[in-house]
Amino acid sequence: MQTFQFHPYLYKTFLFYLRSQNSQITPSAYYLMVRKIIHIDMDAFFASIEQRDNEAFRGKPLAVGYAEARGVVAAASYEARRYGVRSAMPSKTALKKCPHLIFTHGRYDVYKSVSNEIMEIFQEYTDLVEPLSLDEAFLDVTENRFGISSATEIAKEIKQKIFEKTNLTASAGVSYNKFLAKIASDYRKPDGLFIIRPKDGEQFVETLEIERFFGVGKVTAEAMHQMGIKTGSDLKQFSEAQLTQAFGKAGHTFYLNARGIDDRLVEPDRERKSMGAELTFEHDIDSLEQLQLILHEVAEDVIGRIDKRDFIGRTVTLKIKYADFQIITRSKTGFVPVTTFEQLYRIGLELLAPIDTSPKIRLLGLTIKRNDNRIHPADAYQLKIQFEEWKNER
Ligand code: DCP
Ligand code: MG
Repeated sequence: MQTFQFHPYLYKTFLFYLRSQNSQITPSAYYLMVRKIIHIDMDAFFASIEQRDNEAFRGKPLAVGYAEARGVVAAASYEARRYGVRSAMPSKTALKKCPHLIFTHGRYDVYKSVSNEIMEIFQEYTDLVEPLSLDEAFLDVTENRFGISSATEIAKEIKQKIFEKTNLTASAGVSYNKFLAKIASDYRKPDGLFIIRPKDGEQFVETLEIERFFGVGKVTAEAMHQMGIKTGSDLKQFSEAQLTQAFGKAGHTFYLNARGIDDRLVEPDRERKSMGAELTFEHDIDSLEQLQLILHEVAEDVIGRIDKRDFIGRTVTLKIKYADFQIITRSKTGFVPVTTFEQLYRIGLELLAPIDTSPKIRLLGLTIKRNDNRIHPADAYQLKIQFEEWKNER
């Protein structure tokens, strides 16, 4: 198929132009501007690495995390998933579902280095690589370094290269936008490859459960069910005005996505402003002790993600989402960059200590933010405290 190849920025401008002209971007117009997007996601990432590196774990139900009563599962092998064990599940629940489940502690430095290996493979094809986490990324291969016209061919090559280099399998989704490429990569997991072609996109979305849509979490899904929306085809019955009234800005996205349209660009983040990780719990938690254990895991994850050579941040932010979805954040800025687990965990504990946990908490996140050299006035107070503490210590 002959396609027009727009530079992504030209293409975005063109979409803005269409919008400003109040023009409906029809699926057929979109078809003419088609891009080739691949989404790659490693299979049972942490767990597969542990099975690769330890023969005793192979073919067995395995969880990465702490088995202790208050621990949670970070990742589960496919064997463990057969018993219903999932990421973010309390270890206690996981052991009830699968009594012979093996637990092993996370090795985040290893996960980070495997992540670097796969990201390097992506970069062989294009600069337009947008990592979403350690184990997944979007690639825009419309134009690529090898001039390969088939995105499916590229996806196959990438899967092969990942396997040769890391001995691990990945699943790939190929489509004409991010929304569908991500759904496609999940469709034939593990070791999957699934393609959603432009001519099939709109119909594919009709059969999709609403929970699979981008931006639809538990709460939105519940609101949609109330409106009688269970699938993409139900969603399509609503006008853009109705959807924006019910869901605000997201309503516009839902309207387009229901028609197989997603105009988000693949955006490589050349200069990361922050690096973080968060965990939503299966059950809401009010025990400080349990939150501290989760903080431990999240801090390890964040440190695993930062590449110490090119990420220097001094501000640590703790994010807490309460059971009623109210979000609070607490930050602290120090004099020195936070680069070690010990630093991050200590600051995290300090930020967590005064938090009221009684309304029960459903999510905990930690972020390290890159700082300008100037110090924001809001941070000055924290700095002063740290300085005083430091003086006292001397
Ligand atoms: N992870 C985590 N806590 C979560 C979810 C994920 O620590 N709540 C970590 C462990 C996973 C890795 O991130 O191995 C990648 O997350 P994915 O959602 O891609 O899950 P997996 O790669 O484990 O499995 P899948 O094969 O479904 O992609
Ligand atoms: Mg994965």
